[in-house]
Amino acid sequence: MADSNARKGNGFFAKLKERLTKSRSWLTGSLFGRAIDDETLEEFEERLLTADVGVEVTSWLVERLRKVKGGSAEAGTEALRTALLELLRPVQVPLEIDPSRKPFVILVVGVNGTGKTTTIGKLGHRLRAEGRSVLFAAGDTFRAAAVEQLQEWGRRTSIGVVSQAPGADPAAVVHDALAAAKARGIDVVIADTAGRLHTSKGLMDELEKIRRVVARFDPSAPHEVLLTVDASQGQNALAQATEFHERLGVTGLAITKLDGTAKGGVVLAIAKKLRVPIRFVAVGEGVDDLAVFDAEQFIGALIGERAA
Ligand SMILES: Nc1nc2c(ncn2[C@@H]2O[C@H](COP(=O)(O)OP(=O)(O)OP(=O)(O)O)[C@@H](O)[C@H]2O)c(=O)[nH]1
Ligand SMILES: [Mg+2]
Repeated sequence: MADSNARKGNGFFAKLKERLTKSRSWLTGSLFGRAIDDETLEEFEERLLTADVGVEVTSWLVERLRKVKGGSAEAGTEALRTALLELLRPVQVPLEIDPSRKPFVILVVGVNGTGKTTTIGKLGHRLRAEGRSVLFAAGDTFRAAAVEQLQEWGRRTSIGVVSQAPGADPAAVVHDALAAAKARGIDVVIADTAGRLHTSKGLMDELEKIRRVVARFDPSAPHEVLLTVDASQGQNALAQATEFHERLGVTGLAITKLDGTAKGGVVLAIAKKLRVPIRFVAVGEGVDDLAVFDAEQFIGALIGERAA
């Protein structure tokens, strides 16, 4: 995975930088043109708060910057970079597919519209490009269109899809997929799930049931519970992520829709609060618009310099 990130990563993060900063950084643009003073700190605080960074991370970052008050713009940028690295390095933990777990089971969860199915398509493509065999499980049986959407991704990526009729028991679909994968010697199963509102108790119960059925098949599975978080949903995304994590024990995050209007601030909030590895970031709907999260490059994109 590291190799393919190196291959695709630079172009991807250049694109991310362009999206996050447009012409200049929302975070630091025109701010550090002079020595760090009270006015700079205030403006910095305001920018963070309006970018979904949240109160906690904002005050932490402002305090870090206050320590270099009176210092140069470069000192400010460096203090900011250091603080952001402290926050994001620990969550830069790539997804490793353990080949001794066969099939390696990835359960993808998240609120509807956050990008589960799209991320599954892209991730399947990435894993296949690394030489692994992949099978998709159409565990979102809530809507007929959901199965069709996954099947379309299956066609685009030449990955098989195990599905049943709409309305079928999602846990049964996932179980079928695991059995098929085992029989065929498939390396990785990626299971799609429904994503109606996180406030619906029914959804969490259903996801827990899928989790139990997977664990009955293989006690070490699921090996990854990947939560998709839509960066454009701001602090609401943080609330969703927290609830999914509490109920399901999320082991990795894919932050989607970092293109569009999102400034990426919620990534900082989530890193601070959940401390769950950020596996991937996405900036579009295309098959290659998914990159392994790289803290330094992400920070470069935020600050608007040193990005590839
Ligand atoms: N711009 C942009 N659009 C994205 C990204 N990821 C997903 N989308 C789009 O967001 C919409 C929802 O994505 P889905 O993958 O269907 O989301 P989902 O979580 O499976 O949604 P449900 O099946 O309804 O629960 C689709 O139109 C995707 O093409 C991204 O990184 N950037
Ligand atoms: Mg879906």
